[in-house]
Amino acid sequence: MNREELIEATRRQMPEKRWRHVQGVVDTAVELADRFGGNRDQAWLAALLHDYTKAWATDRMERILREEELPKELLEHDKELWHAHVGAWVVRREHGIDDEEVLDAIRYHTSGRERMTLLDKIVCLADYIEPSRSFPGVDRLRELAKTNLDDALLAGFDGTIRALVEQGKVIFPLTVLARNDLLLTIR
Ligand code: DGI
Ligand code: FE
Ligand code: FE
Ligand code: FE
Repeated sequence: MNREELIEATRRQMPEKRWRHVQGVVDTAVELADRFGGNRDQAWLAALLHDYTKAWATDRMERILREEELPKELLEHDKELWHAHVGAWVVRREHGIDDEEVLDAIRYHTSGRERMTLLDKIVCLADYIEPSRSFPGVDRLRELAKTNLDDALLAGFDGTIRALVEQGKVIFPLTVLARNDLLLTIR
């Protein structure tokens, strides 16, 4: 499957608004890869596929989570977290994507994880700051992203955790681990 076919297949999974977000993440991830010395082909591919199953019906994702070798604890956490792991599984199955670094960047783009790779960070941050995103604090993240990937991503996780606490929601443990790990490794 060539690039054009993969783009079309991805576009077919989601409504137009989500597709515009994905295009924004692709452009932003490639920019960040150039800025911070990442691999732009991997950044392009992971960004294109990061929300592959985001618009799928919940029960379709749930069936894959239950039936395939995926982390079962996700079933007890916010459904918003599901598309990352399910998406990585589906793009391997449907499109033969076998670059484990790309698959990890898809898998962890929502929650983050400890010891995030450069590619993980690029995709996760691009997801926060792509041009069509608007949430309180996004401009500060965009400003930080011009010079410091880790500072920007830490500010992103801090904002997400703050918002989850404000809404009285459970915080997925990996998000806490990702945030603490960034805080401890920032020079
Ligand atoms: O898929 P996107 O909307 O582009 O963005 P995403 O994959 O980063 O999903 C973010 C959503 O997930 C956001 O609405 C908050 C929600 N969420 C729920 N629980 C958690 C969580 N996000 C993180 N990082 N950690 C959680 O524990
Ligand atoms: Fe997502
Ligand atoms: Fe995100
Ligand atoms: Fe996204």
